[in-house]
Order: sequence, then C-alpha cells, then structure tokens
Amino acid sequence: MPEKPIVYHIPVCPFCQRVEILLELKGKRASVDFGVVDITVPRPAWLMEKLRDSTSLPALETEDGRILKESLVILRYIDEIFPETPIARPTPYERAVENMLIAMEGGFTSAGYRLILNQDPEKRDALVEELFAQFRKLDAFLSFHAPGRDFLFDRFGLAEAVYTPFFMRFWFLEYYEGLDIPDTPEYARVRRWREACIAHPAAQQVTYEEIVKLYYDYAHGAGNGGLLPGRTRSSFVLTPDHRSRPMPPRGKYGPKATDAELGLV
Ligand code: GAZ
Repeated sequence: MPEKPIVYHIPVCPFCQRVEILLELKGKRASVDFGVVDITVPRPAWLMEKLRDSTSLPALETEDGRILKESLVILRYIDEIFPETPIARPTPYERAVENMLIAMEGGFTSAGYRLILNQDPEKRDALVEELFAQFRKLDAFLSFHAPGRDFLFDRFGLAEAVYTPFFMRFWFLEYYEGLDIPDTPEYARVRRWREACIAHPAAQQVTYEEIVKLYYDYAHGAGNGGLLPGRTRSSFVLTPDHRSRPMPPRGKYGPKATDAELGLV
C-alpha cells in the first residue's frame, strides 16, 4: 500500500494541472506522490490493471489502494482529506455559485479544443464564434456574481483551479490561429479574471513556450499523443525536453513540419 496518495498524471495535461494547482494552494504538494505517465506510449500493464475500464488521467490512488478518477472529483476529495486550508467556499450558497461556474467548464474547454483541432478553414469562423460565445457567458456570470474584483470570490479558489489550466492551453489559439478574445467591454470582466488566474503564483506549472511546443500536433489535428502522417514522434514526447526544441512554425492550415524541424529527433 502507498504511504501517501499517488496522483498518476500526464505532464502538461490540463486536468492534471488542476490537481497540482489545488495542492499548491493548500500547501500540500509534499503530501502526495506523483506518478508520471507518458501519453505517447501504451500504458504499462500494472497501470491498466489499476485503472480498469477507462484509461483517462488524472487518477488518484488512496493510501488503502483504491482508485479515484475525474479531475473535479479528485479536487474535492483532496480538499476534504486535507481540511486545514479549505479551498472550496465555506457556505452552501457560495459553494453553489462556485459550482455553477464550474458546471460551465465543459462547454468552454470543448469549444477551444474544437477550434485548435479543426483543419478546415471554412469552419473556422463558426468555431471562433462558438468560443467567443463561451467567453461572453463567463463574462456575464462574473459580471453578475463578482463585479469589481479579480476572482469569483476574494481569492483564487476552486473555480479558478478548474479554469486556469485551460486559459493557459488556449495560448495555442493565440500562437497557431493568431486569435484572442476581442478587447471590447463585453469581454472585460472575463479578461480581468483570466489575467489574474494566469498570473497567480500557485498556477505556474507550465509556460507559454511549453504549451506552444507540445501542442503543435493538436494544431494539426492530432490530439492526445496521436501521430500525424509522416511523423515518427509526437510533440508530446517527454524527451527531448521542450526547452531544447525550436519554436514551431505558426500557421496551422498550411504545410506541416517534420520531426527534425520540431526538434523531436
Ligand atoms: N474528464 C476527465 C477529467 O479528469 O476531468 C478528463 C481527463 C482526460 O481527458 N485525460 C486525458 C487522458 O488521460 C489526458 S488530457 N487521455 C488518455 C487516455 O488514455 O484516455 C481532452 C479532451 C478535451 C480537452 C483536453 C483533453 C486533454 O476536450 O488534454 O477531450 C477528451 C486530455 C475538450
């Protein structure tokens, strides 16, 4: 049996970063162990046995050997087993508001990923509008429940831990699509939130450069460690380390870079 809970995670996976942020906020990073999983190779048999039916990560193994899945479930579990510094809001009403915002994360994240994965220039405008609509929804929610401050409540909390990894992943839209939300009043509140989230000291597990380099394959239509035609290595490989690789070419609807051009061989 493990001495501490173990979080199995994929480096740079946004769902896993949620858990890292929460632990950082609670000052409990040292109270769990991390098991790094390489998404570009098949899962080892011992891990498959633990995970059973679904292979998606993060997964948490408890000290008595049981497995929990789903990042939002793991966040709340960790918040409860280390109760000294609670991150979820303290009252039922505030937790409900927090959970309403968290309930909007699925539509938000999938709109950004549909856009980065899209390879058809004719579909681009419609996908951009869907993403902007998601940002406007967040803006309206925050303008109503949290006008005149950075975060949903007085500090970076659970909702911020849920969204921040995706605000950071969406740097890939800036780099590969040349896209950001408009600098107009209808996005001002969500811009302020995003900026405060990205700048928070507990959320610095990944860098702009790392996201841009590792997500090259997503920008060309291959998600989750999948291989693009003509390539032998995924941009998500753990070695060579991203710091030794060049910045990839920016466009995403034109010709594709080789393993060598991406610094992968
Ligand atoms: N709902 C789960 C959670 O924990 O919240 C999702 C976890 C998940 O998708 N993990 C991925 C995984 O382990 C890695 S990160 N995949 C390998 C496997 O064997 O299943 C995926 C998306 C998406 C946005 C991002 C990602 C991603 O859609 O980065 O859809 C599947 C995967 C918006």
